[in-house]
Amino acid sequence: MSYVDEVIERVIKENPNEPEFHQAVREVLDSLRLVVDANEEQFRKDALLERIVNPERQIKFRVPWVDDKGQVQVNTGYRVQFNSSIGPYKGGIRLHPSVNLGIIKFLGFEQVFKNSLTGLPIGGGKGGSDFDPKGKSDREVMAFCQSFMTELSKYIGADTDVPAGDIGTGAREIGYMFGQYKRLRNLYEGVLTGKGLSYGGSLARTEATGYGLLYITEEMLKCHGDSIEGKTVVVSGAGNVATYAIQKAQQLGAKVVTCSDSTGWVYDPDGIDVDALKEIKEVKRARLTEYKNYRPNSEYHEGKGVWSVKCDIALPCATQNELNIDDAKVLVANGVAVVAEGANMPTTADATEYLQANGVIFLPGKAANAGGVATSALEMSQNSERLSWSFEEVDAKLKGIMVNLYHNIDDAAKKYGFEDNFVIGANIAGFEKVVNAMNAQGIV
Ligand code: NDP
Ligand code: 2IT
Repeated sequence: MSYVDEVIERVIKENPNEPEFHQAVREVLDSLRLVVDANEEQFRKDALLERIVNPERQIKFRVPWVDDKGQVQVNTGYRVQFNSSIGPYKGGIRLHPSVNLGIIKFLGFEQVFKNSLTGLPIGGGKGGSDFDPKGKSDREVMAFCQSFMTELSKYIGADTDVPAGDIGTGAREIGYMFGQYKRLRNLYEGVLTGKGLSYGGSLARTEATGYGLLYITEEMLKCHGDSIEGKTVVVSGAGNVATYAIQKAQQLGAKVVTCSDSTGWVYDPDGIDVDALKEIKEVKRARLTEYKNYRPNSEYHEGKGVWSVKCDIALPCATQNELNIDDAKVLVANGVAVVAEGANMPTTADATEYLQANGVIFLPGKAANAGGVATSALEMSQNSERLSWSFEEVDAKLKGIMVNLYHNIDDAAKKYGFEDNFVIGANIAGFEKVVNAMNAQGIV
């Protein structure tokens, strides 16, 4: 059995009931076959792949907090510090009832290669809790965040591990967590990114993931003699990534006709109204059912459905495995040309294969959504030098990072004879830098 297959088998056996983690590991290791085969003896001797797939450290903790009725609630908190070979652990915190160790491990594993691709000195990690911020009062969210940080603060720091936002963790939650960290550690340091502008946050971090997604898509299209202008775009999600992906796509001249949340989706033939979306989701924290009040010409549908809308470009920006093989078949039948992942692993493995086999250009999340964490690293730089850069400066750096990232994954794909296969290109390019750094640092 090949070394790659042996390690995949071990991961499945040693990490039962973690299907998302298995999926992420399988995708990366499958892409690395050529690289691993060429170095099989040495890699095997060094147990290199076993070290890549095992987190350096994983922390699981109790998070007790008191709700508005005086009832004590108990959630579970996680932080998986996956790989620190190229910098301090870096990655978001997800607050969603579906969170478990396997989800955090898949996200942390992806983060290692994503962070490597940014070209910036950040290792990979991820954290979260099964706490659901939906329907909670601000005080309840604060109580949870303070309790969560009381434990997490023992393991993080500006030069150790720097968490940030993800699903369910936005500016409000980061603010409460930062306040508690400062109070406990008596340190005013850049221990979290995605902070508010008045206390160390970076301009353009809020927009960065969505904007970066469009910058890399635009560069890829440019290199294929095309552009975003005039394209019809379908987006899923209505959160941080989706909102700013829609905004940038519109600025680049596309028409974005959908968005969605966990209960339904909107079709707006005139193009999504980003101001309305922000008011519904960021200010009122309400459902997309409200969108019709702003745009009477739009349609609201319960359940899942954005992938049934005819488009040139599809941007999944909500959650993992939200675009499956049936969705991929409908997209292809409707003539989609590009699928670029704003979310982490939103496309199932068989759907990805089907899209690629049918000539659709596919940009995987670890490349396409790397603009968020890249700009987090820029926030860390600003915090270290105690300065803040202008929006234009950060945005220009973000664009440069995404353009470089595209060429890096394109070169890696071509070097190994897989032109336009950006899954393989991203996995190989991300892996090579991590392996170099790991080898240089000995067996640790
Ligand atoms: P938000 O919480 O801001 O938004 C998430 C959106 O997805 C919401 O509209 C939410 O619906 C919807 N959603 C969440 N879970 C589900 C589900 N199980 N089924 C259907 N819809 C769901 O998160 P972000 O925009 O920050 O994150 C979106 C994705 O992008 C995630 O995969 C995240 O890991 C990834 N990502 C985020 C980055 C960032 O900087 N924030 C960076 C890189 C990747 P509802 O409104 O009903 O809650
Ligand atoms: O998945 C991701 O890259 C993020 N949620 C952002 C992480 C970060 O540290 O900014």
